[in-house]
Amino acid sequence: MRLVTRTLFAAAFAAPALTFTAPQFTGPEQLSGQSQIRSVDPGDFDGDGRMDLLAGINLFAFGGELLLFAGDGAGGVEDPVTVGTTSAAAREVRAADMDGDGRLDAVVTSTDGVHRFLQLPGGGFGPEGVDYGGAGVGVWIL
Ligand SMILES: [Ca+2]
Ligand SMILES: [Ca+2]
Repeated sequence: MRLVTRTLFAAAFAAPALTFTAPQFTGPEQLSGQSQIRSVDPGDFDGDGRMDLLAGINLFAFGGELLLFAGDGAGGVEDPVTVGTTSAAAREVRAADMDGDGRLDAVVTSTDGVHRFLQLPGGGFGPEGVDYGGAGVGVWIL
């Protein structure tokens, strides 16, 4: 009887078999020859339903730029368009709806602080906005 109880208990609470299938990737394929890119963050920044890439680049003594690579809908991107500038080299870029209007905005870290670019209703971004940091703040967003 005791053996039967153990067997039934073990069968009732046996852990399901776990299987893990590792994802498979192609490539790598170079999407752009743009140099000095410090980070990218994907999102649909122009509202066409296709994934785009937003990138921050380092222009050394000339500051930094925020570049938009419009997605082509097939995994590739168009040539970049400058959609913002920073007073110092752009390091990390993250997309988030900072003002709750439903459009992805950009938060960019640089050697002089953390900057916000709000996405405008017709597309594109407004000028460099709020500086969340201050001089000498070199923040990495993880
Ligand atoms: Ca898009
Ligand atoms: Ca927004």
